[in-house]
Amino acid sequence: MIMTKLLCFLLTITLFQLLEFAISRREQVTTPPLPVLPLPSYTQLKWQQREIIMFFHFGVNTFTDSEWGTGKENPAIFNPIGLDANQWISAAMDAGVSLVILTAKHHDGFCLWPSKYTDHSVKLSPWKNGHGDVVKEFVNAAKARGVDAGLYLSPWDRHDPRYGHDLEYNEYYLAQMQELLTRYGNVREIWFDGAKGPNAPNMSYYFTEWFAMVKELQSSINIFSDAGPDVRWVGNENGTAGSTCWSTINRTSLSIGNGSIVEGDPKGTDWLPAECDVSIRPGWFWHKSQSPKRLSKLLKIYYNSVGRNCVMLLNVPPNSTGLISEIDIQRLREFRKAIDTIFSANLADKCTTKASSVRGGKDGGFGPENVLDSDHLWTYWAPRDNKNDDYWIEIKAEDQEGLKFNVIRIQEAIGLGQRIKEHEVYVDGKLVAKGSTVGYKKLHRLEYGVVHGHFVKIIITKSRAPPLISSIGLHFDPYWHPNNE
Ligand code: FUL
Repeated sequence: MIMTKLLCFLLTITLFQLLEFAISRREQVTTPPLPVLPLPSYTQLKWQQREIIMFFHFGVNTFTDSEWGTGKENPAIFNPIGLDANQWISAAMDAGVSLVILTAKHHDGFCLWPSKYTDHSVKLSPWKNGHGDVVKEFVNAAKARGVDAGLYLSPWDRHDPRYGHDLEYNEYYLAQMQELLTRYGNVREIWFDGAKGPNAPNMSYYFTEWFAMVKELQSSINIFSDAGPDVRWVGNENGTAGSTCWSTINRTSLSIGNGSIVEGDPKGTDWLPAECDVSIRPGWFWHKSQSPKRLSKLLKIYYNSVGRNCVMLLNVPPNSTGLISEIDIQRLREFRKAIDTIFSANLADKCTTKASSVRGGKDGGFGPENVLDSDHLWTYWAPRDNKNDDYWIEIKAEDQEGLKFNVIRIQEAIGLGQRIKEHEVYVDGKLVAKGSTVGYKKLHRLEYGVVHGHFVKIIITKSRAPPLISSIGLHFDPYWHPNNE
């Protein structure tokens, strides 16, 4: 009996010890590093990963060959007899786009949906005998193909007599916003354009009320304006970000209608990434006399927007028939094909990696090999936490032939904050590129063309905290000829 009790006692002790051992083993698993604030919200992260989104400028201007309508247009001119929103969405999908934004109302005040607060809309047009709703056709077509929809509602309204009277106009504007955000299902981005003509009546927009209502009515929406709160304007309309581009900034330093701080601010306390809007044609609206930009120009815009930590918002205007012109569709296909050709293969894929240090050591889960997997956000190389360390990561070709490339792609694990301030890239010891911020994606299209080598070393010379790199790519861009650009 005593023996059995003793045995039981020993067994219990051993079990406890085993448990303790297991727990202590578990505790040794290396944890991810602390984030560096500010961080993106869930919807901002999703937005960033879209990379290219599409704008459709469509309205009375499409029929009057103008860019800014006067507000005095007769709704009778709006008659897009062949309108097919499915064709617009197919064009967007050809370009690999997952979010499309329509100008529900531009500065002329003409509404593409039958708003109950004005007659200046599709209601008084001959299109579908006044029973049409472009917004509805647009969101339904998008939804049917799994593409997300966004809406542009111009604050500046040249038609409505309430414009210039603060209370009346803000109420009118909010009423229209409520229609748009309650009638048409999920809306993923709303665009508040800061533009306003020099002779427009003076008035205050009640942004605080607008933004609060948007967030009340839509849970997964990003609000764009010159000053955010979710997405900020890059400061120009040619699709080009500055070579330094922080997603961090102080919102209080920005105001709507007064331009934008192009570079962002590494000390900023708000996450407010920049969107680069640009049109495929010279104008935002369709004009018979205009044609789309060349492929090389579109690629340059891609490198200068997506490749500089921004999202590219590409406008493709439907024509007066209500369709995207065939020539634009062709260009969009070429554009997508070029991006896929350049980026679908990573020449670094079969290389080995080495880094200055690794958080948690070799088996900690934060090794440099993470930069070559298919996750570009949540698996990453993390160096150990030591402020005095140098930070570098090296990619080595294992075969004799080495590597030939003309584009270097670097991505930060922005889910834990944007960190890198300055970096340099060496190939076999020779400096081939250097830059400042990286963020979600940095693309270096090499100034002197193709380089050939066995070792590619990226040195992070300045950062807000230990850098976390989620992906590195070495690519060959056959469209890039630096001498005859
Ligand atoms: C500008 C507007 O004035 C243009 O017409 C266009 O809508 C562009 C996207 O924003 O500020």
